[in-house]
Amino acid sequence: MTIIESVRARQIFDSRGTPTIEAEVRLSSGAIGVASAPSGASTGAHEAHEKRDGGKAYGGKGVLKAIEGIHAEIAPALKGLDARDQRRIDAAMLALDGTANKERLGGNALIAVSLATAYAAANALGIPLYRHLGGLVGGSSPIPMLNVLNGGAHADNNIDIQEFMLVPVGAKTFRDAMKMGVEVYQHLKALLKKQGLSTAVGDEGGFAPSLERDEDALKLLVDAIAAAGYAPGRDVSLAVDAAASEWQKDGGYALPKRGTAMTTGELIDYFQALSEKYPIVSIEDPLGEEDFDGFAEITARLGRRAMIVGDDLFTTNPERLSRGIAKRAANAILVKPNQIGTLSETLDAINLARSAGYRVVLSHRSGETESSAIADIATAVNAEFLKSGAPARAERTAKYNRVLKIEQEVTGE
Ligand code: 2PG
Ligand code: MG
Repeated sequence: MTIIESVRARQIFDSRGTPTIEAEVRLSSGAIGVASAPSGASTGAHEAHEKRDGGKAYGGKGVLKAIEGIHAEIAPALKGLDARDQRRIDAAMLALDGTANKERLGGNALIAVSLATAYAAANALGIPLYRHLGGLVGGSSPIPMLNVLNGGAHADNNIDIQEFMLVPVGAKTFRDAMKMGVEVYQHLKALLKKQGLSTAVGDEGGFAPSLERDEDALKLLVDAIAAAGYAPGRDVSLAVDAAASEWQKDGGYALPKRGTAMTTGELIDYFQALSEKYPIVSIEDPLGEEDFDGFAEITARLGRRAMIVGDDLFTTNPERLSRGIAKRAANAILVKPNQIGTLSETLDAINLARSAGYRVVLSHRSGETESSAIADIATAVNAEFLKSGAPARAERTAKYNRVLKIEQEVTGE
């Protein structure tokens, strides 16, 4: 029934028009699983290697060589294995690759096949992916983190902080949270128009106006929350992703778009000042990806008031997360399955985070496909949060819409 008969892959396109991999796993029962690999722009140095063709076609970004690896090596190795045994499948691919960062076959090839296998097994068993992964334990909806203002490497404007997000903390259900988020998003658009600011959107569907200072973005969000009839901080709070690995320069930091130089201490002071003035409940990558000590310091100083989330710092890698836990660096992890390359390792990182009391934020990439796998994973592991961009653009709403469906299935309402 669940024995793997074939693994095929093809080149498709992500939301930035960049080639990526879609894998298809077919089982003896005839059940099929399909999944694809997303791709980041502000990638962490320790992420699994993304295998690209190089050369002239697609500016070197084709993935035909990675697909060749799937057909020539991965498919024969997985043929005959049971798709329900996800750990065995993933271990077989890791052994086949044989490198520390999935350099030979590509993390993009591995994650597509790994997720497609999970989908195939779930389909053969006649259950949704979140049930296959979460059994009876999973099923609670995450709180969405909606990125409605974009800066940094995700937008051609003059804002240094990469993401400004709405976190509808006062909502009782995912459906209510989305209502709040969508209403505030529309009010934000109206506010921007009124002020003569651009309503063009960045990579993740958030607006990307040019503003005087990063802080003006926070002010705009608070105004939009109030304009939508919600209480900032009680109904809807804020989160930021500084993506500060992009700010590292000469052993310190320099805000790339403004050119302001800052030390680790000054950056922490900066975030402290912002979080005292605005209802910020989560700060992601406030410091560079190697700055474990700085992360420990900011967690000690602000960790009771806000989540300190490690994205580039941990890269969904259990080893790097262990290092962080030992140093008390951050108190939450951003989980992106393609950063580590297999579903099993993703679940290992989540379990490790849980055992240390770290919160879990499932996350998309800035280059996405229409796959909604992260919505099922978030629900399966009862992740506290799901970050999938703005409530706009189909590759972003695919994930939120999927949680809406799961919530209805689980609660029957
Ligand atoms: C991030 C992500 C997703 P990217 O930094 O958290 O928002 O961006 O996929 O470009 O790494
Ligand atoms: Mg990030």
